[in-house]
Amino acid sequence: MNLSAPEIIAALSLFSLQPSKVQWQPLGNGLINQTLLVDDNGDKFVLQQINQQVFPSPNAVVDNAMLINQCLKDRGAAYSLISIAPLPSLHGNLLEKINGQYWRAFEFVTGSHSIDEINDPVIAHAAASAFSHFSSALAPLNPALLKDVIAKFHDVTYRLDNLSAAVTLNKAGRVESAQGLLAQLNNQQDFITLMLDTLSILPLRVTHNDTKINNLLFNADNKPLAVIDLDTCMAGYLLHDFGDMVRSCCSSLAEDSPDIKQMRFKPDIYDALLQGYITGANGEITEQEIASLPLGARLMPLVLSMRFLTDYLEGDNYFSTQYPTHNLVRANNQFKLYQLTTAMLS
Ligand code: GN1
Ligand code: MG
Repeated sequence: MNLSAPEIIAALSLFSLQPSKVQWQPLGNGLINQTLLVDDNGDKFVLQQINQQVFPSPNAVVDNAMLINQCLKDRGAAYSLISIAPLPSLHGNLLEKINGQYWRAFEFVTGSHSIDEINDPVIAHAAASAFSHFSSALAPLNPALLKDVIAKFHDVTYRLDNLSAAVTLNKAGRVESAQGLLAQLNNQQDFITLMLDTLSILPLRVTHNDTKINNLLFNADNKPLAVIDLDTCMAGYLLHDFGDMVRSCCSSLAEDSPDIKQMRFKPDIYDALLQGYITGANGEITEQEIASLPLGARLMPLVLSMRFLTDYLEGDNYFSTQYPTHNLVRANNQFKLYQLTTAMLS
């Protein structure tokens, strides 16, 4: 966390909170935005500084979230999860700029927690069902109304081109240390072709695009309560959401574990996720989309491997890191997961 006390205090004041009365602590394991849990005499809020390098148009992020929340609200009882409202500032704004940085606040869901690992197929089924309930509830919202907050976010060709550009520039002088992985990433053309052919026949929908398991809140009985982190909601394909969920649930290791020889793919969790995802869609999923889901499970770790390696080669400007080879470790980890997923599902 790189936030200083004075900037937190300035932001709290704008959201009507008196710094002398509140306490705050970092919240969650996000790699992009800086998020705080604020405790105002027992009333809890979430305060967040948006990473403008990743989201150059914070207004577009907030506008998309408003459209999503309105649509979910309009669904009434047909949407069974909690939709988390943003909190207006003292001036009635959902976004405030302080010293060049953008801030916003959200309600905190009392009694909720997030999880980083799933080993129980019952919880996996419920989690997948919640994520697909979220996108199917958004079916009435025209995806074209959402702004493309991050263009080509999961476009594998674009990610590979970015990686090649980073190799050419070799800005951080790290290319030599990544040669083995680079060769493997550049050797996935057959899969990429299959992927592009598949996407060409699938419908665009409103998707979440960051369905890591820790972007779901659970209650004390581990029943899903709310889908959170709507920053990357935009037009996309269901296979992306299914794939990112599998990526974050089916590896026996965390995405930044260096111990990749030990990595195992969890087939029972995968089966539960697949069944839960189809059930939760309640008919808002075509046969072609169902058939494409396993490809999404292969795509997402491959794309993440490319993105982590690109950031490593560019000098760690995008994902937050704790040590110099952190992004390289993540890239190797995700490539191993791509290989295991491919062996299991193709
Ligand atoms: C980032 O910050 P967080 O954890 O919500 C990233 C995702 C990656 C994820 C990997 C906007 O998400 O795409 O899958 O890290 N978000 C963005 O842990 O790039
Ligand atoms: Mg996120």
